[in-house]
Amino acid sequence: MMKSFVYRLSVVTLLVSVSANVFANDARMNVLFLISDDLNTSLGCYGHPLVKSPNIDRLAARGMRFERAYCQFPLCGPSRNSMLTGLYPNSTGIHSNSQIFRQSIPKQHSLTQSFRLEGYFAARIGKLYHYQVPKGIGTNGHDDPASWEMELNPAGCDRLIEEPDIFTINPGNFGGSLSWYASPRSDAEHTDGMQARDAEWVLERCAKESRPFFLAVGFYRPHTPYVAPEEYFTHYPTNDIPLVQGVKEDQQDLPADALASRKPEQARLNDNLRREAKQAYFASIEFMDAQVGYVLDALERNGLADNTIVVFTSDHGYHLGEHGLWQKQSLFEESARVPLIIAPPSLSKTGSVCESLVGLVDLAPTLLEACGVTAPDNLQGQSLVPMLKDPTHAGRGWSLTQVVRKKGRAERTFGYTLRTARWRYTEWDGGNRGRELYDHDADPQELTNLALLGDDSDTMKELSAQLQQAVATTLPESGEIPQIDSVLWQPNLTDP
Ligand SMILES: [Ca+2]
Repeated sequence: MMKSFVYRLSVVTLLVSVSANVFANDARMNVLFLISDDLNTSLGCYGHPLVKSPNIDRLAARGMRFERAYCQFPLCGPSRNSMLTGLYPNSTGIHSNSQIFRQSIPKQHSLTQSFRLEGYFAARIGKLYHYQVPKGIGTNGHDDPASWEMELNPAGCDRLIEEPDIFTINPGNFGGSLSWYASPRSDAEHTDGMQARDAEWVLERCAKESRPFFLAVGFYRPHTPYVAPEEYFTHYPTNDIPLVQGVKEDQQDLPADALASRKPEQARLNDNLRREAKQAYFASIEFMDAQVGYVLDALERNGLADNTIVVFTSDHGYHLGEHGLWQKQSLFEESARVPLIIAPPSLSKTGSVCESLVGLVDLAPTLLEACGVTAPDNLQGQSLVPMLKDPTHAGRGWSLTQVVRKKGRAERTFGYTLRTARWRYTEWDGGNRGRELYDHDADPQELTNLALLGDDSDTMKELSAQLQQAVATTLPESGEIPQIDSVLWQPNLTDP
């Protein structure tokens, strides 16, 4: 009895001491977490010359845009497990798709589980953890039930009607391969359009409740197949779309692992198909942006914007021909970099840009601190609250991204890349399978591999030591990457 009383008292004290959240007057700030799938920084607010993204741009105009944000692993499953636990992939044990951290670290509290345990209503619409796209659309995918109180999984015309009409460069496959379709159907009939309308419905309900909420909406576009209403395609005439030049020369100084994400069917691409692929990718972004706008409008219309922190991001970047690569799973800038916008209800300076090095692993500690929710004590990222208060705050100073090369647990190797304000430094299998060094001050496209030239040897030594130190921080306290248990796992909400 006494013990229980003391426990309750300490919880109350804790709530009182941390509940004054950072950016809103109300005690419990809501979270609206919007994530797009396979979206690079092809957005107006990131300076893209063609793509129209007026809704994401207006979110950036009232929040903070992070110029140098990176994923921890440029593949859906590992990136999302890392982001939603606040642990690096070496601590979740998740280095491939179709797995969930309950198979490796079952008692870890996920980001939204921490919110739930303090009374938040947490809802998921669409893809937050890994899904096979498009076949998993309309299901729970490889989800974590303990992370949510409610899940909605609509399936639209892109999944139920149009799959036979989709063009693909790899017949029979349009989830992993470049594939696209200009749909004659309206926004509201597509999966992402249905999700935006479901989000509106959830927000209407939340506006009538006193409980704070964490609403996560995971849009599927611009992941392949690039299916969007045809009107969006007309905004990107193929004649206006430039292609990457000089690929052969660029590839001369690269280790084989740097280019190993290339898929065999991409040899079938010609310049016309490359332009069509980029047109469809851009059209899918603009369509997804319109759905983001639909949700932001619903947030405002329901009077929730003044007490809700909004996040917009993507699970990793995406290649559109740079270095001869398409899609993801490389360690170049285009694959590792993500858009990241955080818009608290109040900021001292709206529309500001933060150039500090940040990662998706930083989102969990950021949102937990911003909302005054108790964080698990083993989180590995840094809170971005100091940057939100002062965009010149330097923070950790680097971001680390990792990828697997040889498959199979026994012989697998890792590539790691460290991004600092000036450099990108990459080691494949500890350097045994090659190194890369790029000077972003002189070479933002990463065309000249200074490691191969033997240049900047002091810089190489310093960066190699810094990379080793960074990698050490990605491991759990045991120092060992957790093993994956292939048996079924149980949801865990209440047994810490
Ligand atoms: Ca993805």
